[in-house]
Amino acid sequence: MFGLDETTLGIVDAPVREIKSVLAAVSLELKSDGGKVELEISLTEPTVLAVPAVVDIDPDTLNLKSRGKWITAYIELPESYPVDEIDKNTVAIAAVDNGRLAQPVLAFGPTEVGDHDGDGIPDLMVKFDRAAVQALLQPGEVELKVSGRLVDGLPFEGSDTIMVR
Ligand SMILES: [Ca+2]
Ligand SMILES: [Ca+2]
Repeated sequence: MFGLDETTLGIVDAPVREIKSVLAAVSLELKSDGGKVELEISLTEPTVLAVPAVVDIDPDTLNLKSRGKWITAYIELPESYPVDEIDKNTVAIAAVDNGRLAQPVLAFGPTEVGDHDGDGIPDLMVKFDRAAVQALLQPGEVELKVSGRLVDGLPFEGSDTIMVR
């Protein structure tokens, strides 16, 4: 679902919005047992395809000893999904290094639509409680996944990697 190039995204984009398709996640496993090859196909729980977001978390380097109040995330969505349609009450840090958090850290505090990185694509600024995020982190490179929903219920998610010291 991630790492899609722009061509792929262009195909996925419009239909997803209209159909809000629920996709079945399929896993394929090729087994080889003494010359006999088996293909195992299993259906796992259906998952809704999330809109891929570009997430920039600030700061890029987080010092666990510093006592700032916030961690900030700037969220950009593909062109046909306006960031002001993000339901701000649903935005959360949902995973750390791909480990889903049992209790996601919900955004709170000020939000703002702007263009933080000046690339012409609007981004939504959200804040997270710094102490709550820091409690989840160990020193090193850490990938944080930010997820949420648009007001019509469609999920989005995206990740950024920061350095923790
Ligand atoms: Ca960043
Ligand atoms: Ca931008």
